Amino acid sequence: SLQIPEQFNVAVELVDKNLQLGRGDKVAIYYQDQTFTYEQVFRLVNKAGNALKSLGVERENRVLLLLLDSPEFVATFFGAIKMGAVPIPTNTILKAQDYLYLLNDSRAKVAVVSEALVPVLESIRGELRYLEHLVVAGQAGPGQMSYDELIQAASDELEPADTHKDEPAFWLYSSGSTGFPKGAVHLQHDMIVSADLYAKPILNINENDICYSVAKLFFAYGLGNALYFPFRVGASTVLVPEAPKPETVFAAVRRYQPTLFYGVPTSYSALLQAADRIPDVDMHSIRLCTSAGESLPKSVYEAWRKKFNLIILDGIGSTEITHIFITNRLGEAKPGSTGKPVPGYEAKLVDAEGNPVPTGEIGTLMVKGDSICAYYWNKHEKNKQSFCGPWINTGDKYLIDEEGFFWYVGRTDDMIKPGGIWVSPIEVENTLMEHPSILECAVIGVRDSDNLEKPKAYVVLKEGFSASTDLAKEIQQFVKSRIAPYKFPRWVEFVEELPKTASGKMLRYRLRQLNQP
Ligand code: 3SK
Repeated sequence: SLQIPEQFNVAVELVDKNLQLGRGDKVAIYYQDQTFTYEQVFRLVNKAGNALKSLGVERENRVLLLLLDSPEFVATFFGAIKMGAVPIPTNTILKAQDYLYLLNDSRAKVAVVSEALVPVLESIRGELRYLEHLVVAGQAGPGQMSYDELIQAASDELEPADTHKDEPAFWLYSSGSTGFPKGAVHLQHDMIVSADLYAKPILNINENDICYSVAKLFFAYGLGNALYFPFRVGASTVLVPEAPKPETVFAAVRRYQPTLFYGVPTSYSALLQAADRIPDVDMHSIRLCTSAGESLPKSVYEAWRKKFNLIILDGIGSTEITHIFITNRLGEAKPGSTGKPVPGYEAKLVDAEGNPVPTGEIGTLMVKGDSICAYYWNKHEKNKQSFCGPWINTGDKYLIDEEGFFWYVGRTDDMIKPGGIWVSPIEVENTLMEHPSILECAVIGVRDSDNLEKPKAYVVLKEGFSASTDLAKEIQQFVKSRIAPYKFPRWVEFVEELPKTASGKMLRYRLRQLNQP
């Protein structure tokens, strides 16, 4: 395992150390028309830590970050960790009721919020039992504090808290398909383990890289991609606060010329769709792409390669495990599979009794590795189910082929069993994706008039195709001709869009809810 000293503050390791290594003048952040060097980021981090102290934040207190991707996010995240507090990057597109839960569950004393996101918090302000200060990055209103004023007044020197390597550093809330989100408590060493096991050896990230992540910083995938991976090696990151529409993404690539591009399957599909109508698409600076969040259909992998001559390394990570722990590698990618475990992590498939399943059979994925969060906050029963000694039960179903490649077959709850045989919605979806008319799709199990569960497909069509009964029949026939016929979707429903998380994960349970009697 990696040698991390007992006394360890990860903000010092990821920010201050770049100055000690002579990278003070190097660009750390590209943001709109500004650049921030590592020296400037170091000062902003110190100021943010001191600003939090001036508000009464103490070691171990939680600070909620509801911030768009920006230098304020970086400064507050590392500033809080440096002074011993615990930042909680939070999904910026939730609803007021979700924030009410997160703020009361975490008991954050301070929330640092981008101006555009303030109204949603103000609507629940009276119900926030523990929040003492609402700090606004942008124009602050009555009863709010100005981030800029606090930063201006704060010293740019800050003595780091003498934290232990196993002390909480940050939390990330993980949303399941049921129940309230779970606060995954991450320790000071987790980001280092993840960067050193995955980003350095698999991505070969180095200080010449410029990283651009379509997934935002509040998402565990984005946080590594665009923050602690580049900072671990003194590389640069591109931060874009806007939503990742194809126009915005292509413009950012053209402008900042990233070398590492991190996307999710939905964004790759959308970019491929839009590429021909957007002028001046220029992807030549990119040397490698990654995908996570959902399994990447082979058809998308191949279309991207054909269009841009770029490889996408598909992998799986989780909020609980900090980042990616199974992935494809350059030169050894098996399109459609998730690849093999990242060295330093172990992965096994077990049956309902916890026994290993034979090669080629479906089992539940268990993972072992040192970046797994310590526990879920206030979720004792869930902790007992999920954390089994050094292993975590991911809730994902996989099979391993003869060559040791892992193939995702769905979440435990997503599997379908028509006629008593398991069907993976992913296999049906990947087959559907080969049909020329289909942009995106999701497959769920729905009960027929005999109360038997059968696959149903929700389909978003590409531009230029229109929904019809004939097209639905053609699609069904297409699936039947390519995979075992019992797997074909008995119903095809055409929709405008599919329900997904902010990070692009398909919410199949929402589609199941639509079909409940
Ligand atoms: O969903 C994933 O595959 C993922 C990857 C990296 C970090 C976090 C997550 C959830």
